[in-house]
Amino acid sequence: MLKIIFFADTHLGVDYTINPKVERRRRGEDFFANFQKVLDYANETHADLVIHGGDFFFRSKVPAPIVDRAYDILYNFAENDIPFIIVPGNHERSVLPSSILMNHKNIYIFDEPTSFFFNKKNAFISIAGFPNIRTGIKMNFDQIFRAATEGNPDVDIKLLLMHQAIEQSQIEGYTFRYGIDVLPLAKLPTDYHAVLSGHIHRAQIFHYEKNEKYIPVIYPGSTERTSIVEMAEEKGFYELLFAESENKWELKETSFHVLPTRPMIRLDITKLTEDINVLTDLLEAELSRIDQNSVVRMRCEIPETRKLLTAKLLRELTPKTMTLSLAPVYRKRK
Ligand SMILES: [Mn+2]
Repeated sequence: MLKIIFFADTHLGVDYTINPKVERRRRGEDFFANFQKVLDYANETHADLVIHGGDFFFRSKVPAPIVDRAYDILYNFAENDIPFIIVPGNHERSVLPSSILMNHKNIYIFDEPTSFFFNKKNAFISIAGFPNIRTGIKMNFDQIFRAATEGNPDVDIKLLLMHQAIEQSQIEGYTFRYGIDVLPLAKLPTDYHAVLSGHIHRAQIFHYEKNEKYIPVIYPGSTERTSIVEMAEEKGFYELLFAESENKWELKETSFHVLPTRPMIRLDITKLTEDINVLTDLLEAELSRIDQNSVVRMRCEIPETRKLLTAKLLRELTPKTMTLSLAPVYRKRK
């Protein structure tokens, strides 16, 4: 069996403060912890390849200590001789911050449309990929795919890696179908074992049909929740197992591994009050009822009440184990 670990959208650097002035529980460590967990799993179970689908960092300009910490973890992993392949996402502005560490022989970055080749367990594998295309993937895909694969030799296992919204991918309450930034299924190539992509934060697999074959499109989703719309989603990564039978390699098994995440909760404060004591009692009661490790998104649209919800009050009332943020006031369009 040949094993590939596929994950994406680690968004390292979210809620990570280098010199905190205020003592409160942040989420930065959660993101690093899950990144490390995926690599540990790959290492402990002797994966043949590890693939990252992009949005490695949370934005394109990343403070140096975050870059250093992330690359340090990656460098240590790369020392184990398991190739780490990554395609830059939109949060990288399609380029990863440069670092000497990224010159490691086991780290492969798609900084342009190209293919990388690997020989593992007697299988010859090609991974074609290209950095995120911000606008117009629909019109540009054919040319980019040709540039990435032109002249490629025959291989046993063919994978395509990208960081795009593909037709039929879903997020909470929405399915991507049309538009110049959605890649139509009809454009995807024939004769591939799988299409792997980052970008969509919900883990999912769907298939497209080419030449009477059903080819999976695999999104591992993000390794942590980055937004309240992901509150009900499990987070994790995929393990892909390939096996050879009658001289042909096939994707035999795809399993999703759930990563630990703290509960994410939306708390709506709808009571109208101008009395700080009333509000304090209410918040204490609400916060005592929920999981003490929660990541809480508080909303309050009542102007009188909202005025009392100062950063200081919220800091005093939030249990040390929770992470709480106040959603901005929703403004109706005129
Ligand atoms: Mn992302």
